[in-house]
Amino acid sequence: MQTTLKIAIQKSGRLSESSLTLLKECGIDIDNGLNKLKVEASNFPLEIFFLRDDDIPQYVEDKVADLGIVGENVLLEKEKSLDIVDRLGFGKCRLSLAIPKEQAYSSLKDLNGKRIATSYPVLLSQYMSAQNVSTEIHEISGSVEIAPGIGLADAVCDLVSSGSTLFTNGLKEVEVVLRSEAVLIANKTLSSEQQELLSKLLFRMRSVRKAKTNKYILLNAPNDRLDAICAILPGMKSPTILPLADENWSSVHSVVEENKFWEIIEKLKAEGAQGILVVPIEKMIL
Ligand code: PRT
Ligand code: ZN
Repeated sequence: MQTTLKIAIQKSGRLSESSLTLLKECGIDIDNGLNKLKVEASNFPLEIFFLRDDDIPQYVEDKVADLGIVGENVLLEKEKSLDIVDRLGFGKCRLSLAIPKEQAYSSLKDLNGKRIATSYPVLLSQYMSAQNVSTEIHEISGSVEIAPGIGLADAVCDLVSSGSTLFTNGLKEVEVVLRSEAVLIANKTLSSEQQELLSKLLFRMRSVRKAKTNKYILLNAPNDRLDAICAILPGMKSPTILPLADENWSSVHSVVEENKFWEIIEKLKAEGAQGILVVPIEKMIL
């Protein structure tokens, strides 16, 4: 029988689209008809299960699925013994403590004896005990941000990304309990054939991600500035240099990381580079 991997991803929510896009960008052909519980990829031995995010760690622990994509916040809250095989760079958020904005705050000790509403009782109580602060934790499953307004709690511990939900509910963020992003998790007992498939999948995922954080850059350089310009450009090995019709000039091609991008462009211009073109990379094979 052919070895397959089963991966659980969120059916509908903040991680669904990015999870599915990631698999598709890895060249995995998925026909995700609406309301399907599971689909098989046609060109890779992978079955995809669409589930609620909270259920994914349990399903992966029980080996109903071999792999899963969930927020690290969910994984840690569920306290399952699973491997994080990769951090995926999307679904970024923080689990934070927030209090009514008119209240003064100097340190976590201010929350001693207070009632805190959260959907993350495990993470919150671990954080509070590590800091030696004792609070009354009220577990609620949704709309945590309204708890102080209706008198249910003095503070909340909830996920934040832009901060606008806290702001519109008259709350201010005072401590970050956890920084989270989507992670690829795996059952600890994959067979060696499954491990091999996982390595192939991981290789593709990393190539896709690397491509997103890098740009291909082409520019024209006066030959007498080539050394200085090449020193600015790291490239995957070293820059490619091609002669131009004008014998005093060359064309230089390289790859630069997005987060260093503007800084590098400024230096290149200062060294006399011209006609700078920047092109997105579809896949980057390392
Ligand atoms: O139905 P299912 O159970 O599968 O989904 P869900 O409703 O439990 O989860 P969902 O889709 O809301 O979130 C899935 C995962 O996305 C979370 O576990 C996090 O890992 C990640 N994520 C990233 C977020 C946010 N950002 C986020 N901002 N999850 C929730 N929020 C909520 C937050 O709870 C609050 O209500 O968005 C609001 C705050 O957003 P800002 O932008 O106003 O700060
Ligand atoms: Zn959920």
